[in-house]
Amino acid sequence: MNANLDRSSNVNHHYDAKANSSTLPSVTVIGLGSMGSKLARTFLHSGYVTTVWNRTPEKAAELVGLGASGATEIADAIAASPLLIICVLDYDAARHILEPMKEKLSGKVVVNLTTGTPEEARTMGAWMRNLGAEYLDGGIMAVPSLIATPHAVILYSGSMTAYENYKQVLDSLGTSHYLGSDPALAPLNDLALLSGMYGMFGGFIHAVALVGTEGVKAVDFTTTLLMPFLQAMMSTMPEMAKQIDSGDYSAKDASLAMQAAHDTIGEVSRVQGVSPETFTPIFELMKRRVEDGHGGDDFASVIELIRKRPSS
Ligand code: FVH
Repeated sequence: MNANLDRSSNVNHHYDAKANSSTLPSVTVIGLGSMGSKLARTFLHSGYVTTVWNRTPEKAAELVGLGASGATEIADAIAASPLLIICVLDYDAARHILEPMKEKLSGKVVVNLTTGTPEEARTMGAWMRNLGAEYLDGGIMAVPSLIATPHAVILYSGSMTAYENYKQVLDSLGTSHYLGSDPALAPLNDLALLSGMYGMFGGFIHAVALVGTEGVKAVDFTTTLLMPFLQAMMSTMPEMAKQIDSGDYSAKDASLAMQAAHDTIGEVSRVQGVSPETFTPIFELMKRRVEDGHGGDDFASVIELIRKRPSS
C-alpha cells in the first residue's frame, strides 16, 4: 500500500526519502538508558537533528556534547520533532511519561521500542490513535553495541504510514522488518524469537555440562562439534515448519516412537551427575505424543500438545 493513499493516517507530514539532508526529519529520543543512548547516538551520526530527554537529565550530557539538543522539559522534547522514539524500562514508564503530554501528541509519530507484551502494545496503539498520533511498536532483537549494524534486527508493527514515511530513519538503526498493522505483532514475534533462543541456550548448557563431566572443555566441544551439529539440525527447520503449516507430520527420517523409545539422555545425565531439567520437558512431550498414538509422526507434531490455533 502506498503510504500517501492511507486516508486513515493522522499524520500529514511526509518526507521524501530521496531528498537531500536539509529535508531530513528531526528526531526526539525519550529515554537514555543503555539502549536509548545508543539509538540517539546513531541518529546523530546519521545526520538527523536529534533532541533527547531522560527522567534523570545527567544522562543527556554526553549526547549533548555530540550535538544533540538536550530538552529539560518533556513537553519541549515532544514539540521539537515530528518523530518521537521512546525506549524506557517498561510500558508503565512510557505511559507515565506520555500521559501528562497527551494533548501534545496529536500529529506526531510515536515509535515505542520499549519491550512489552502484545496486549500492552495494542492498548498503547489504541490510546495513541485516539490522541491523533500514528503509532509503531517495535522490538529490538539486539544489544546496544549491535545497533547501527545490519545484525541489529528491529521488528515493527502498527501504522504502515508511519513505517513507510520514516523507514529511512529507522533503517539507520539496523535491519527493519515491518510485520503488519496490529501493534501486538512486534512484541509477539520478539518474544517468540527469544523463546527460540532460550530453548537453544538450554540445550547448549545441558550439552556442555554433559561432556564436561569427563573433562571436555566447553570451548573445544562448542566450536568443533556442537555448533556444526546444531547448524545441520537448523537446516531441517523449514521442513518441520512446512509440516506444522500443513498438519501432515508423517515421519520421513526419524519417527517420534524411535526418538522417545528410551530416555537415554536423561538416564546418562543422571549417571554422570548432570541434572536433566532443561531436557526433560521436551522429552515428556515427545513420550506423551507417542502415547496418544502419534509415534509415526515427525518431531514437529509435538506442537499439537502445546499450541492454541487462532480462531478463524
Ligand atoms: N539493553 C538491551 O540489551 C536490551 C535489548 C533489547 C531491548 N531492550 C529493551 O529496551 C528498553 C530499554 O532498555 P535499556 O537497556 O536502555 O534499559 P536501562 O539502561 O535500564 O534504561 C532504562 C530507561 O528507562 C527509564 N525509566 C525507567 N523507569 C522510568 C520511569 N518510571 N519514568 C521515566 N523513565 C523511566 C530510565 O530513566 P532513568 O532511570 O535514567 O532516569 C532509563 O532511561 C527496555 O524495555 C528493554 O527491555 C534493551
